[in-house]
Amino acid sequence: MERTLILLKPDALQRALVGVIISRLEARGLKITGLKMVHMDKPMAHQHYSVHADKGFFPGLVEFITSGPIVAIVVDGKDSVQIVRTLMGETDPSKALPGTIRGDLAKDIGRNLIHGSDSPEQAVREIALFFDPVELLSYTRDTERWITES
Ligand code: D4T
Repeated sequence: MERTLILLKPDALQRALVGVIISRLEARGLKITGLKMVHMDKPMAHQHYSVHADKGFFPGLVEFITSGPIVAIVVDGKDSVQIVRTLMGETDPSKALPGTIRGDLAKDIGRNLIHGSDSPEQAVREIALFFDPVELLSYTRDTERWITES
């Protein structure tokens, strides 16, 4: 079972789009196994975005991601990393296709609403930064039973 980390960034909360975005994830069939609000501090932001530490946009990115609470979500399921990336759309909303979260709801690369892990390996690293293992809940949904039984 593949897991991925999703972050609804501070702009999602400021614009009251948390419910809309979670609805899209659920409607696609993704199974939520962890969910909480977090206010990232600077050390956590540096850790999460360490791969971008040498980029020009890094200070602004850290400032933004620590500017207010975010919602951290873990979803489980086959191909969940790629499914979430496809739902999100391109990093730069000006290039994101209509129908994607960024393509429909965002316009600035620095305010692109949502993060999703870019590989299963990164997901493991990122989930460990946000969640204690006991906070990830395992359960079977009725829809999964139907699929197994049919
Ligand atoms: P995240 O990591 O937020 O899910 O976004 P992506 O995976 O789609 O994109 P990324 O890692 O390349 O960028 C991380 C984060 O930095 C912001 N950013 C990015 C920015 O402000 N200016 C830029 O030029 C780039 C490339 C947006 C997302």
